[in-house]
Formats: sequence, structure tokens, C-alpha cells
Amino acid sequence: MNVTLTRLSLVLIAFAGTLTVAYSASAKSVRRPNVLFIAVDDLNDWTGCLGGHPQAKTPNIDRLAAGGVLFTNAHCAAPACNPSRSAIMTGISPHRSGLYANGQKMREILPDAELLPKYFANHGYWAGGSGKILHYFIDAQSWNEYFPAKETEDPFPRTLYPKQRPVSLPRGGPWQYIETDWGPLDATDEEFGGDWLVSKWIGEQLAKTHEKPFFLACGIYRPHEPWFVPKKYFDLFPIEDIQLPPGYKEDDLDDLPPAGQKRGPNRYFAHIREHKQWKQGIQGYLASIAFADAMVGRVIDALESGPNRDNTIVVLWSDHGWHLGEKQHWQKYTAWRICTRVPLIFRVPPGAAGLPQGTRAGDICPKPVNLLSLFPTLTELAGLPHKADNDGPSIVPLLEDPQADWHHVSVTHLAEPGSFGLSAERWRYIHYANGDEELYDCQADRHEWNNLARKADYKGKLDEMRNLAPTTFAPFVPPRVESLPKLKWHAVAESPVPASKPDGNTFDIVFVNQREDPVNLFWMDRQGERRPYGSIASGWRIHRSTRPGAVWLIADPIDRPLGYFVVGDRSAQAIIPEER
Ligand SMILES: [Ca+2]
Ligand SMILES: [Ca+2]
Repeated sequence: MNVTLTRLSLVLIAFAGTLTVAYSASAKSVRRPNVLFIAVDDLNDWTGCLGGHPQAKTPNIDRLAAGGVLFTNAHCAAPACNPSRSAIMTGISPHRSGLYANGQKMREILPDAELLPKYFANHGYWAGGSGKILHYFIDAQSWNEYFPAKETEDPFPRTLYPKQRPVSLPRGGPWQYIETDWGPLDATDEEFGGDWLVSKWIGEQLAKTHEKPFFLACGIYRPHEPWFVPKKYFDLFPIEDIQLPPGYKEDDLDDLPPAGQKRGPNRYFAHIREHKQWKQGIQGYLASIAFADAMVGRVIDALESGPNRDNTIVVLWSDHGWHLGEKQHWQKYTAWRICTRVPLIFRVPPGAAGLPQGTRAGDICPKPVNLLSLFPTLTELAGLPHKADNDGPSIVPLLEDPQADWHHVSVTHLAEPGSFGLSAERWRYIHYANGDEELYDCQADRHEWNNLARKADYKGKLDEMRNLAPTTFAPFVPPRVESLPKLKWHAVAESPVPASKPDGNTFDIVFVNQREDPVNLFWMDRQGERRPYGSIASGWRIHRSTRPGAVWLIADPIDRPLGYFVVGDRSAQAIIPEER
């Protein structure tokens, strides 16, 4: 009896052992690496590891780069949040989707797109996120969990701002982007909230053991404007020591074609210089970068002290670069290298399905890559099937060998189809929709000061770059009128009608007449005189091309004024209200 029992026990133990082995083997065969996907908003090459500004302080980003592969020639798909992030998250290039600008709506243009987190979730992952990953919305359907709650569609946790704004500059007019503002806050990181709360929630997820592998997206909002961060980050950059951007050259525009000369100078930079705030702005950007870097450090520390350390791919990217005066420009939306080039770092642990040996610490890759490659690279690393509509090539071959043969170039699309910047390994080529071109040798001229496109010696190189460029461009898909922001209606009785102060580039305003009668439309000129621009029938809408700071007067059919609109900095709807 005892013997039988013992034998039975042995059999059971052996059986249990077999089961355990079988389970382990099957678990191992489906073991997927986690993905920690870190986005930093509006960070150009002003990091320690890319060396874009000698005073930049980013010890945590540098530490991550030193532990993985740093790409020194990575570019965005578009130099603006919405098209860049939409391209990353869908894997579809702006010139195929028609999504080129911030004012467009991703879900109007790509209603059925399966975004990166959803693709991972559909392949056995848990997809979580926090902070700014898409352009001011969450897209709840694409995530299992989000902080703040995904149902809010608001990716930002509470954030401290000064009580009175603006702080740093007088308003330059009704068209000034209000977020161009900066200053130190008398607050701790915790009191500041914002990205600190994002990094806290991300850290909590990293500290847990998860049932499923995770795709975890961390969207750090600084150094996006406004540049308010706790004072200790400003204190790292005393104002008397601030150096101007290394890429600034006063006469840099002289050798540009008309489209480049028009693209460069903008109202922000002129306004900042006029008020002697250039160095203060640079200080605000450097401080905001240092703050963002500290938040990245919190996330990396949480990963490295937790249970997921050895099985998590880390990728860090920024959605586009930023000008702080280079080519007389402040902000983004250009095809120059300072605006298209972004930090991109991959750190892959050994054992990842698509790269079993993992990345080598300290590798540096100079090959031209595009953020469109994030989607196919991550699916390949995780061993998921390739998604057929991904436009970018996977860069896994460059993670294996940063000097591998690489025949791709990287294209960054501007808002009008057919305008783009193309980055090859050494050369950069810019093409504007009107046919204007620029050519730069970035090995000899990293700040793109010397436009070679009109020099006879470079005709062959120019032809070579032209032949690498895309030739077809999806038309720009305009946003539905209903999704445009609304201009404020000023009834005439409230205030006198001001004169226009037009400045900047043109865009469309859609006038919507909700009255039961037709109305007449007038543009107020700079002297405050009316100029007729037709009439709008009851219930009709019309488009008028206009500029920031323009004033449009609405009058009844016998030209008695009813009210007016002041145009802001973007396309909008101007709703002429019903009579009450
Ligand atoms: Ca951005
Ligand atoms: Ca130049």
C-alpha cells in the first residue's frame, strides 16, 4: 500500500514536473518584452548627448543614451505636434494620409486607424499611458488605461501656472500665441504637478508585476511652452551666463530662395528681440528641458528598481525640434534641421524576440531615420506581425549594427503638400511646393548656413537628392467646419469696431450666418475704414482668406453694423448669431 502510494506520488510529482516544464516552455515561447515609450514634447537637439547647445543639462537622457543606441540623424515626419504624433501612432506618413497640420483632426482623416497601443493590445499586451501622446486628446478606444482617466479625453493632470499671465512679454496683439511665456515658479516638483504626476503614475505601473506584457506610454509635456517650471531649474542657468543658439547667424537668410526667406522670420522672434527677452527665453527653454530630463530620470529609476527592469524595451523620442532665433524663427513648422531633427534613443534588453542579443550600450547611429519607423521597429522587436500599412522601414538592422548599409532617407513634410525637408546621411535637401529648393552639406555645415542649391558645382548632388524625394502627395484634408475653434462675436453695441492689424500668414475663416436675414461682410482696413467683401445669405457659410489680427464687420442688409470678429492665430469659424 505504502509502496503503491509512494509510486503514485512519484508519478504525480513527475507529472507535475512535466506540466511545469511544459508551461515554462510555452510561457517562454510567447514571452514578450514590455515597451516603455517615452515622448518629450518640442525637445530639439539641446541635450548633452546631441550637443545642440553647450549649456543643456540632461543627465538622465544622456544616461539612457549611454545604455543603448543614440540616433544622431533622426527626424520627425512633420515639424508640428499633430501630424508628427499621428504619423508615429498610425505608422502612416503625412503625404499618404493627407494629415499635415495641427488644425486637422486625426479621427476625421483616419477614422479606422489602429494606433500603436491598440495594435499591441490586440496582440496580447496591456496598453497604458499618461500625459501628452496625441495632440491634446487621448483617443480612449486605443488604451486599456490612462492617467488622467481616458474618458476625459484630457491627457493633462493638474499643473501649476502663475496667477497672472503673460509673465515674460507684453501681448504683441490679438494674434500672439499666449503660451510664448516663461518664468520660474516658487514651487516644488510635486506642487507643480503636470509631468511630475505623469512620471509618478508611470512609475507606479513600472513598479508592478503585470499579468500581460505592457505597452506603457509616458508623455512628458515640457519643454513645450509655456516655460514655467520650478525655480530650481532656472537656477541651473544664471541669466548672465546664457549663450545664444550656436546655429544663429544674423545674415543667414541672404542665400535662401523666396519660400525660405518667407518661412524663416516670424512675429514671435521679432517681438522677443524687441523686448530684449531672447536670453530669458533661452533660459526658460533650458530650464524646461532640465525639468523634463528630471522627470525622465524618475521614470527610468522606477523601471530600474522594479521587477520589469530586465524585460523592457525603452524608446525615447521628441515629436520635432525647435528654433530659438535660428533663421530669425521662433517655434517650429520649418524644414530646417534644427526643427526636423529629434532625439531618438532605443535600449533593448537581451531576449527581445526581434533582437535576441539586445542593443549594445553606447552605440551611436548616424544613419538617417524617421519617427515613422517607431511602429514597425517596435512590432518587430516584440515579435508581433508586421502591420501592412506602416510606411516606415523597421530600424532593427541599425539596432543590430549602427553602421549597417542603409538605403533609406528621412522625409519631413510641412503643412502644404509638396513642401518637405529630406535628410540623407550627409546631405539635406529642402523643397517647397512653389519649386524653391535648398541644399546643405551637414558634415561641413551643421547649422545649414550655406545654401548650395544654386551653385553649379552641386548640380549633380541636387539631382541625386531630387531623385530620392517623394513625388506624389495626398491632398490636404481640411477639418470639418464644426471642428474648427470659434471666434468670439462682439456685438457692436458693446464696443467700437477696431481697425485691423494684420500680420503673419493667411488662412481661412468660415463665416456662418445663423440669422434669418442676409448679412453684409466688411473687412476693416488699417485705418478703420470698411471694405466690402460680399454678403452671406441666411443659413449659408462662406470662406474668406485672412490674416492674424484682421477685423471683420458684419452689417445688416442696409449696412447697419451688427457685430465684428477679431481673427486669432489660426483657422476658425465665425458664427453670426441669430437675432434674439
Ligand atoms: Ca510638439
Ligand atoms: Ca544662409
